[in-house]
Amino acid sequence: MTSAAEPTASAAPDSTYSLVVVSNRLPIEIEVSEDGTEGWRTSPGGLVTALEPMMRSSDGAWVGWPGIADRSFDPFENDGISIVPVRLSESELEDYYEGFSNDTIWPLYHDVIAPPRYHREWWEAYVRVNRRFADAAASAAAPGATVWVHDYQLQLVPRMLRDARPDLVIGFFNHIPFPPYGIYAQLPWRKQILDGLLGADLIGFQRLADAGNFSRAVRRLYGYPTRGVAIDVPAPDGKHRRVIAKHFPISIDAAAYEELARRPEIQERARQIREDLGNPQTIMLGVDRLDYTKGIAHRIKAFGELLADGSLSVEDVTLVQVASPSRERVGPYIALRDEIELAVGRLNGDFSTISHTAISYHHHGYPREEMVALYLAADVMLVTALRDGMNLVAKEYVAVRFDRDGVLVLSEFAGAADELKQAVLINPHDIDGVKAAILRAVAMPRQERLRRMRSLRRKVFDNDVDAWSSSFLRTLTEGAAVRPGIPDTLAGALKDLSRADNILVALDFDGTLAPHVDKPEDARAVAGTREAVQRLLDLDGVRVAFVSGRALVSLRHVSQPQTDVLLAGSHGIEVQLDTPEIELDLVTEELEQLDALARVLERISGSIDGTWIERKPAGLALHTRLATPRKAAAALKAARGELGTLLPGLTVRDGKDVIEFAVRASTKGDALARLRRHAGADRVFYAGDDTTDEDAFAVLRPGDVGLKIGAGDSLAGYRVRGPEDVPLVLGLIADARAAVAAEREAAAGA
Ligand code: GDG
Repeated sequence: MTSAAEPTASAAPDSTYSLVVVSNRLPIEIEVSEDGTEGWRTSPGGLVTALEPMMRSSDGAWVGWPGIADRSFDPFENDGISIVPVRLSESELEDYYEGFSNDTIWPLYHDVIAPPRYHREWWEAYVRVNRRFADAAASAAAPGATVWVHDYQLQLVPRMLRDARPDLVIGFFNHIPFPPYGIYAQLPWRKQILDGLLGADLIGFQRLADAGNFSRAVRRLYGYPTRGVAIDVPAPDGKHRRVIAKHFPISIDAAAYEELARRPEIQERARQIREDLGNPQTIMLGVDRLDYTKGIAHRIKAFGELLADGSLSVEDVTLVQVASPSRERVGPYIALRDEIELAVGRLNGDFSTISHTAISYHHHGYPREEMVALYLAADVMLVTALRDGMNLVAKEYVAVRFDRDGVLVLSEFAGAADELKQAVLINPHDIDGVKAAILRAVAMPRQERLRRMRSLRRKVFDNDVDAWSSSFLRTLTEGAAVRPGIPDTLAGALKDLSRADNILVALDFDGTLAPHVDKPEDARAVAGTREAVQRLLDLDGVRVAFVSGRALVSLRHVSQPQTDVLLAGSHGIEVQLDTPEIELDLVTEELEQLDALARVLERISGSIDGTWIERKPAGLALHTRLATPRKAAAALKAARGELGTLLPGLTVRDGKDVIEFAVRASTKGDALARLRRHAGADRVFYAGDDTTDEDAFAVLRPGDVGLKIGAGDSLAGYRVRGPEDVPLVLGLIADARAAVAAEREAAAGA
C-alpha cells in the first residue's frame, strides 16, 4: 500500500509553482523505522492519484501538515511533486484539528448528528492555523497561479489568500456536506466562514443540495445577489467579483480498483475470506471510518432484529464490519467506539455459534489489497450513513465488481445516492426499511443483480476521479478565472494597434456584442455598443465589420448596423461590403455546382411524397419530415448516391429529417480574410466567443489583436468576461486612435 521515498533536498520551492494544492494532510507522512531513521511514506489516496499527473506536468506543489506535531521540515521534492510542509504544534492539533474541525464543523455540517461544541479558543486556533496555510500557499504560488484548497479544516484560506495575492486563481472543494441554513446558523462564526470561502473563484461541493445550501446562507447572511451557480460578491474597487458555487461529485480511480480486483492473488484471498467465515451463503460487508455519521449502529440494529425474528440465520449470513480507527482523541469518537463494540459484543453473544460468528468485527486499518478482496467476497455491501459528503466506499465496491455481481444497499443521505440510483436506496433511520432492504438484497435474483450493477458501474467509470478533478480545474481556470474588467496587457496591445494606418475592427455578434438568448431573433447588443461602434466609424482609417454564422438577413435584423458597417453572414458565404445588396460570394464553378445540385434534388423531391427542398445561400437542404420512413430513407439514399458521384466535393451535413449539401465550406477565417482585403487594413482586431471564431483567430497576423469573450480554450491572445466588457474595449480603441490622430496633427502642425 505504501512506498517509501527519499526526499531530494535540492528542490526547495521558489515561488514558481503554477498549481498549488492545499490540504490539511500532505499526501505523504513521516515513517520512523526501528533504528530511528526517518523516511517519507506515500499514502496513495484518491486525491493524490487524481492530481499527481497534473501536479507533475504543471509544476505543482502540495502544501499540508505532514502528520507529526511540533516538527518543522524544509520543503522538498517527493516523487516528482514538491512538498511544502506546514508545522502544527500539539496544542494547535487539539484546538484547530480535533477541536474546531472535528468537534465543531464536522458535527455541524453533518446535520448535528452529534452536538457541535463551540469554543472560542478553538476558533482562534482555527484562524491562526488557516493563516499559516494561506501564507505557505501564497509564498509557493507563482504569479497568476491556480491554488486549489481542500476541505472544511481550511475554509478561511481562500479569503486570506485573495487578500494577500489578488493575482491568484483560487478554488475550494468541500468534501463534506454543507448544511441547511437552519443548522448552519448555529455557528457563532457563520459570517466569517462564509466570507473565508467567498475568497475563492470557484467553490465546489459534493451535491447540488450542498451548493444550494451554501448560496442560500450567503443570501441570508450577506444579501449578495445569487443567480444559478453565480454569486456576485462586492469587490474593494466597488465592482463585483463573480464566485461560482457548484457541485462536482468526487469519485475514485475506478480502473485502478478493477485492476486490483482482477489480480489472481486477490481473488484467491476473497475465496479464502469466504472459507474462513465458514462459507456462508451471504456475506454482508460494512467498511467505514469509525464515525457517528456512518450509521454503523443502525446497520447492526437492523441485522440483529433480522436474526432475532428468524428472517436470517448466522449459518446463512455473516456481517463483516471493518471500522477503521479514527479521531481517537475526540470525545464523541471515544464514546462511539464503546457504543458500537457493546452492540457487536451483545449481538455476537446472543446469536453467534461455535462455528458461525454473526458479526466479524475489525477495528483496524487494512491494506488496500485486503479491502478489495473483502469487496470481492461481499455479496451485499451496506452503506447506511446518516449523512455523508459522498461515500467513496460505495463507489469502490462497484468498481471492484467486474463480475457485475453483488448488491449495494446505499443510504439516500450519502452524496453517492445522487448518482448511484440503481443501488437499493434506504433511509437508515427507518430500521424496518433497512431490514426490508437487507432481505431484498439477500434474495435478489441474479438477473436483477447483474442489471443493477452494470448500470452502477457505468456511472462510476464514466465519472472517475480524473474526470472529477479535470472538470473542477477546467471550470476554475476557464470560467471563474476570467476576471471582470479589461486586462492592462490588452489595453497596451490596443494602443499599439491603433498606430496602424488602416484598422479593421471585426466583431462576432452572438455572445460577443449580444448575450446569448433562447430565441435567436431576440438577441440584441448590450447597451453602449452602438455608441462605441459609432465612435469608431467616425474616425479616419478605421472600419468596423460584424461577422456571424447567421444568414446575413438575420444578422442585419438583430444587429441593426449603421450603414458603414461591413457585414459577413453565413460564416462569410454572404457579404455586404459598402453595397446596398447582399453579395453571394460564389465563383462561377460554385454557381454551376449549385445549379447541378438543385436539379438533382428537385428531381428527387418531385418524385417522392412528403419531401421538399430549401434553398440556402450556398447550398440546398432536402427535408423529409413529412415522408413515410421508407420514402424518407429512399430519398436520402438517392440524394447521397447521385450527388456522391456527380459532385463529390460537396459538404454534407446530416440533420434530423434533413440533409444539407453545400458548395462552399466557408469559415469565419475566410470571412475575415475577405474583410481585411476589402478594408485594406494593416492591422485587425477580432472579437468572438464561439469555437467558430477560432477560425478567425487562426488567421490573425503579428500585431493583430484577438479577443476571446468568456471561458474556453482559445487561440486569441486576450480575454474578457462577457459582452458587457466589449463596448469598453471598443471605447479604448477609439480613445487610443483619437490620441494618435491628435499626436499626428500636432506633429504635422509643428
Ligand atoms: C470524506 C467524506 C467523502 C477506510 N478504511 C480503510 C480504508 N478506508 C478508505 C475507504 C475509502 C476512504 O477510506 C473513506 O472514504 P469515504 O468517502 O467513505 O469517507 P470519509 O473518510 O468520511 O471521507 C466523504 C470523502 O471525504 C471524499 O471526498 O466521500 O463523504 O466524509 O477510500 O476505502 N482504506 C484502507 N484501509 C482501511 O482500513 N486501505
